[in-house]
Amino acid sequence: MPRKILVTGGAGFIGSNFVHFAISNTQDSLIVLDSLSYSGNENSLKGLPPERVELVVGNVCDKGLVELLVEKCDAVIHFAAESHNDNSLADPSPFIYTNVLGTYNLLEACRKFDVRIHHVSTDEVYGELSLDDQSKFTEETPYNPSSPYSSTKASSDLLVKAWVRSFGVRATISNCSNNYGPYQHVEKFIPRQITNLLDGRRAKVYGNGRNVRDWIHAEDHSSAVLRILDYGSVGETYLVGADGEKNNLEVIQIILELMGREIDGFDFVTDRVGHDLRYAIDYSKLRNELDWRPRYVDFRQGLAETIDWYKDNEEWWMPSKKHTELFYSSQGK
Ligand code: NAD
Ligand code: TDX
Repeated sequence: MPRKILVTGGAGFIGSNFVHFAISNTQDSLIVLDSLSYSGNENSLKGLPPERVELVVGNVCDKGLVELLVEKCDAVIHFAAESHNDNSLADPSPFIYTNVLGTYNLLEACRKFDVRIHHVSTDEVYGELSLDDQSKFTEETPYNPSSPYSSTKASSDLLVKAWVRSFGVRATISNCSNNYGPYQHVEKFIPRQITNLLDGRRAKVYGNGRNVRDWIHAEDHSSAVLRILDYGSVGETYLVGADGEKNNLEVIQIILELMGREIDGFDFVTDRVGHDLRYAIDYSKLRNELDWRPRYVDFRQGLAETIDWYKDNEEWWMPSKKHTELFYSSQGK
């Protein structure tokens, strides 16, 4: 039976990738609730069938609107968030509102109308791993967030867990590693470097470039979220990753090479305060219990496709570029 699913933050990077994926791979209809903040873009939903995708411009902190939408849906997938660490260091307040209060609102509406919810979270809630061991995050790793961003995501996860236990809300959580792919805002590491090079600037690496991130394509994150919504056990958390560990210098070198630039076409810039050293995901629970596998196992190939997307979609990213770089240069980055 086709469902009606409320997708919060569906005009953002991962949310819009999810909407495209769900339209191609299910019969479901989607209501996207998105405030179209600086990181939301209506154009990311262009070309989708209007009879299956409705965009409602509104805020997850708006209790009345959230109740109205949740009541008419079979499930909620909650992507909406303030998502950028550097912004959270400059001004934490919107992170508290959207990430904590917004999640609370959705949980209360799901409790009131007994609607299933999947909460999309991040591996950053676990803090950092050291550079010189092989350990990875698992579902049992204690929470230890570092930044205002990750601490508000951790708070939202804890609300979800409490609403499951105290009120019987039918919720699952996923904590995913760093995503890349089309429709990602130019403030984030990979699109920033690609668009810097396309825009006549140099790539910019924080600190010494040794920090490690565990990369996954946004389409793989989407397939994992759908798998958890369909087959996950209520109350459970699933880690999502794709064995994509690379340090930032390695990623820059691949981008420079794929774009035909000199290997030294980047600058080291001021490091991020409290910069987490390493993230790495053990996704064996998702693999073994829900039989999920990533499709993008060749990072270089996924990156080449992503570079092509930014080359072909300058009108999508150019309007945000100047403002983003002004913010970074004001920070010495
Ligand atoms: P994004 O910033 O690209 O998108 C966020 C979307 O939420 C935007 O469309 C924005 O307009 C919308 N939004 C923000 N505040 C809102 C509000 N108050 N009401 C309604 N809509 C609002 O972020 P993203 O990278 O797509 O991240 C999506 C989710 O995935 C977040 O919950 C994030 O924590 C999580 N996540 C991201 C990554 C990553 O690598 N980007 C990794 C793991 C988890
Ligand atoms: O210009 C840059 N140069 C640079 O070296 C930028 C923007 C970042 N970096 C570094 C910082 C990190 O080590 O690259 C790495 C990735 O940075 P971001 O893209 O800002 O991602 P990160 O802080 O790791 O968080 C991301 O992954 C987890 C998402 O933004 C979060 O929403 C998600 O939860």
